[in-house]
Amino acid sequence: MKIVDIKIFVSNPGRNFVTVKIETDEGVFGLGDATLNGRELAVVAYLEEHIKPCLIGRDPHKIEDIWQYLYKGCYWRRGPITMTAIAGIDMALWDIKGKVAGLPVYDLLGGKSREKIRVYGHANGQDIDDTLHHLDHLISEGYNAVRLQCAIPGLEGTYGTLAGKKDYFELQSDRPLPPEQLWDTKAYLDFVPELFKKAREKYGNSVDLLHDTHSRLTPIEAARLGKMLEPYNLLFLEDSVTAENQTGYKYVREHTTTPLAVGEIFNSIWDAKELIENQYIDYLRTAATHAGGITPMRRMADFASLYHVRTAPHGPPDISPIGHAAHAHLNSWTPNFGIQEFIGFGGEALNSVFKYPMTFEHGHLIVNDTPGLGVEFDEKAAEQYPYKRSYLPVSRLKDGTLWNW
Ligand code: KDG
Ligand code: MG
Repeated sequence: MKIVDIKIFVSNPGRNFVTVKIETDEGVFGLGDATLNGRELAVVAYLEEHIKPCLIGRDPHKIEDIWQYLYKGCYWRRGPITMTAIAGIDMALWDIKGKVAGLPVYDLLGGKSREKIRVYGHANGQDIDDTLHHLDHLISEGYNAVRLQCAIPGLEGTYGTLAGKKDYFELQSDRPLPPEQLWDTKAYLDFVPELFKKAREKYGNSVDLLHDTHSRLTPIEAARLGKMLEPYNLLFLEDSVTAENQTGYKYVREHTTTPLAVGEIFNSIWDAKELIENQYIDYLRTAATHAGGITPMRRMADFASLYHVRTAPHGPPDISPIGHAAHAHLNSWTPNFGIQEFIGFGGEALNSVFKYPMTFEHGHLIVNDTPGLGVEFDEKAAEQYPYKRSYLPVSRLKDGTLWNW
């Protein structure tokens, strides 16, 4: 079998997605997700100019060799653009292998370790009552693990809240330039424990609660937050500090028993090596779409399992249904799987372009047994939703200093 063409589609059925299609001489094709929020076209150029010409004529079954060729062979290893491009190719190759074998990808990985995948949803709101109202709604839909994010009084558009928009797609799809948002660590630290206090007063321990700090704190501030949240028994506190300096998590870890999660911006095992082997974290949030696909995610999971670290793949709306399907297959297999972030199946436009291979039931995703990754992609429907430049926001402190968003 030979690769005869690689097509790259950029569409915006609600938000931008980069879809890779690898075609073979035997008519079988594979699909991969290469979406990097806010930098989509850089990945498209990488795929078109620097990957496609090197793969035409190669055997698509040699997934490992192609992965090593793209990773080691470019000399300039790692980085989000490179690793997202490799991810799109890697997923498409696993999709092809599954279709040829007549097996879902989870069976190629070693078979299911579980029948259903536990997920956490997002409850966000403009104030505590509004956030708890959304929590009520998610619980009534069957979720038993929910991330709580609430607007911080005095801070416009606090991370994780919808700021008056209908949903994440509406919030994220129309930002032709990066909007600027205010950040104030003191206001945040003064407010957040109250949110979790009220949630526990209302629900006791009947639901697992999570929170994302989105890398806004220093290690000692994060340690303080972790301590303040201990009475409310979080499943995990995510991205309490940035992790370029992995030792930062050591200081957070030494001060709190609140479980820690990090990794959505990682693009290689090297970003997490120290965090994992020193057991500074409890959950690894790395996504297949941004870390080179299924091939390295399998290795990361195995490495993490040696140190009691569980996987909790990033599952935002800016990963396409193909990336979500890759996670569903990985999560079905991963022995040390923890939980999957899941914000729903998207709107009408998205569902006219992509068909997911999974269903949601009682707080879990159930992946079907379609060979390969199981996602259908309608190229004609995708053409109706052209790319629109759209950025993530940036944060500034009140005095104008640029901060982590
Ligand atoms: O593109 C950035 C988003 O995916 C990110 O802000 C979402 O932090 C996030 C999360 O935990 O889902
Ligand atoms: Mg996050």
